[in-house]
Amino acid sequence: MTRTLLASLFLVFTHLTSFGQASPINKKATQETRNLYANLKRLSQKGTMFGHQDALAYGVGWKYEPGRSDVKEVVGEYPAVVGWELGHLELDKPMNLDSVPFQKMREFAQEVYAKGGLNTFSWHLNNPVAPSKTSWDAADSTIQHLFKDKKAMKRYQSWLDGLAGFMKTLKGPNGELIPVVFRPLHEHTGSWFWWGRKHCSPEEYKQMWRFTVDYLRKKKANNLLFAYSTDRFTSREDYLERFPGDDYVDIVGFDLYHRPPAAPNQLAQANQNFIQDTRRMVETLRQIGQEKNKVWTLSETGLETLPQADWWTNVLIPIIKDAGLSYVMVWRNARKDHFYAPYPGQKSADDFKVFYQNPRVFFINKVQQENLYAPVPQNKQAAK
Ligand code: BMA
Repeated sequence: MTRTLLASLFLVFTHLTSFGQASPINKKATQETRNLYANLKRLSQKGTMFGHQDALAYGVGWKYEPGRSDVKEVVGEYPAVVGWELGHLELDKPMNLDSVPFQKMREFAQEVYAKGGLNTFSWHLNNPVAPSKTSWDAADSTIQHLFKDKKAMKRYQSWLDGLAGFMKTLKGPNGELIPVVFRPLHEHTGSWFWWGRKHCSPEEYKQMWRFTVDYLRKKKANNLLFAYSTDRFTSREDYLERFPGDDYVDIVGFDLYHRPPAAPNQLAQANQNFIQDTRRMVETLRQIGQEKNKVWTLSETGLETLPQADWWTNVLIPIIKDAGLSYVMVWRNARKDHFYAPYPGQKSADDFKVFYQNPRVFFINKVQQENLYAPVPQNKQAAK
């Protein structure tokens, strides 16, 4: 037998057996976290989960009313994925930068877990070198300074201690840690955050990422899956320019928003461009995800205030259809002029109901049946 034949047989073998089953990068990840990762892989072959930032906390016109969610009020159930934001945890504030109390966030995350859904966390942290500066204060060379400045580094470590501490308070009914996705240092192909492209070199970004992951692993935050998500990118090389390595990333993704032009006569063309561009990125991401045997996601998207009634079926569906995305998440419903999911009576609500009926789009009930946190049944183990 030739070596290539042997090599292909080996590949087929690893695909067909649990040997090839995807595992999280953290070898000490809890059993539930390992189960979650394998199930995300498995489920992404069947369809894509729908997610909404801060879904249970508030919506357009209401705040902290138990059992509510704008998405639920339109289609009858919660989204499958709920996003949470940790900005200001590092400042020891009781609320995040969008005024969500961390105590409530913890309870909501527990509720999502209890219903079988998935929680994901982002972190718009302040600048550890100049802590009164926000994520958005463009501060050049922050990462370079951080690694040279002992005091700043100590501060960053204490911030990570706080973050690991918070993650370890996420517990299920039997005291088990709730597995979650953590998506730090995001949208770094843009330059609006201090960790963005124009403010650090690729090596500095990678150093920052690896330091963060290693530190959290050392602190035994063994319930985290790490998601790497860029903003817009032009090619595979561009996407991977700052990629910290296969041993440092569980989930690959990107964020991209639909921002139509003001001129109405350019709308149709701009829509087509957005669909084509985003789909191209999804395809590149799929290739990268498949090659690396990772899970892939459209980690943030949306059209602010949803002025287009058919956005869900005529823009989002063509972007995500049969692309193997684990989930697609839209951003928060903060107020009448800043929301990304419909609420009852909103212009796109009917179209969202059609989107909801799509058999390959999952909300929380379907995901609950799929038992994300239980071992993958032997006969259903995911091939690559
Ligand atoms: C942005 C906006 C802000 C918010 C931030 C972090 O996109 O929604 O209002 O503070 O995300 O959640």
